[in-house]
Amino acid sequence: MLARIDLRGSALPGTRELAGLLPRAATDIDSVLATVRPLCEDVRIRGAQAVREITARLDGVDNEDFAVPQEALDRALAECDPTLRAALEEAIARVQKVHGDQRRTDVTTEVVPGGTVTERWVPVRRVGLYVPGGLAPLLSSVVMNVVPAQIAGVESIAVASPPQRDHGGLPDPGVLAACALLGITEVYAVGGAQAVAVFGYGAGSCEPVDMVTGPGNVYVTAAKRLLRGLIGIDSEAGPTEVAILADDTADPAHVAADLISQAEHDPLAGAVLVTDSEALADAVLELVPGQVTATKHSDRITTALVGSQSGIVLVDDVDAGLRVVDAYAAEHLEIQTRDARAVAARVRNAGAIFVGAWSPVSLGDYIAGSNHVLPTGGCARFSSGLSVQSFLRGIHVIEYDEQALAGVAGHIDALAGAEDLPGHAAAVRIRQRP
Ligand code: HSO
Ligand code: ZN
Repeated sequence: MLARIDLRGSALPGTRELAGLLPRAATDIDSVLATVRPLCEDVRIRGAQAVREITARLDGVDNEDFAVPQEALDRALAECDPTLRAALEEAIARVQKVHGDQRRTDVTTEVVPGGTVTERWVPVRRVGLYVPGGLAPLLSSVVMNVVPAQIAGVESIAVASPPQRDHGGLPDPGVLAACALLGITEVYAVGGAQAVAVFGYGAGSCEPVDMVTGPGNVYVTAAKRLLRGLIGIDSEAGPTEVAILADDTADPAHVAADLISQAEHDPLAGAVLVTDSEALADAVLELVPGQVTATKHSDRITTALVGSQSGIVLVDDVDAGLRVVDAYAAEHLEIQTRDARAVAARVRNAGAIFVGAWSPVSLGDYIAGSNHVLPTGGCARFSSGLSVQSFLRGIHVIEYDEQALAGVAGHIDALAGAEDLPGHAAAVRIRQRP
């Protein structure tokens, strides 16, 4: 379990090459496109009837109508265990607190007297949020998707989550309770690629949306890729992953538990320890099997930890470790070293950084206040997790008066001339008084 990759003793290669040496799952979206494309087409052409048949075939549920009735949402909330309800309420409050600070204000820049550019932030009108069912009903993902959309001011929010056979064809009751707590009234019992197609094209009572967000399996991701352009998407989520940069001050039992916690999501999940301490690596390797055996989902955890996407990377020192974690660009990065805050401040690439001994990934998954929809597969090199900003568009509003335009007419002439686009220059010249 957890192969060792020893990068000690010689200089590390460049970032690209280094990334190639690190354990990471290769997800092949292209290979499922052939399955997902006809399915999406079917939903586009035949609408609700196609959704009903696909859901019966793939989820084993025959729902006459895939819209979840309000009464089911109310019941889920009324029957929600009070301890779970209290936890959800606290998570919602903390996520609202953090995301409330992400609100944007319009900014007007006076470029020259009489010439202004305003950046106006406008929410996406209607979004579809996907909440996976699969191996675990991620009710916390309801909070992580809905709260930023609400704070951004999205006026129309729909949620889709797979129907559960043992819940009368409705989505998981915890998912429904979370929706009800957040005031979401439009929920669909549809999962997988077909859910993205319903959002993209509209079907039954679901009107088409402008944007789809939320994590999902490879089929959901393939459908997002296919429909991108017709709708906006947050990102193409791959299997979840954690990297832990740790030195000899880290507690091996904590490190083992945190690697296992992400491996629990998916047999394809990645768990990577990067350390300059052989003693820590040995101790973690010794502790992992016992912790895995003691936990419920030991099968998929074992698959994830023996997989080529997981491992222990040995480095000469924390500086080398930083180069490794930057090349890896983890979805979740824990820093368990001395001076953890200072080390964390030097990280360039990560979806989210968890600093010190008391900030495990599970904290952020549920209730730190941060978002848990984060870039996977190295995409943290160029993108960020879900936020209020994800649901906003910055529209530039340009307003120059006659004099301000005249002041740059010569420059526009020069630029248009260089691009061989005289019509551009003429549109300015025609406005000029002789
Ligand atoms: N670690 C997952 C989020 C999650 N964990 C939901 C538990 N529930 C991806 O960030
Ligand atoms: Zn998690």
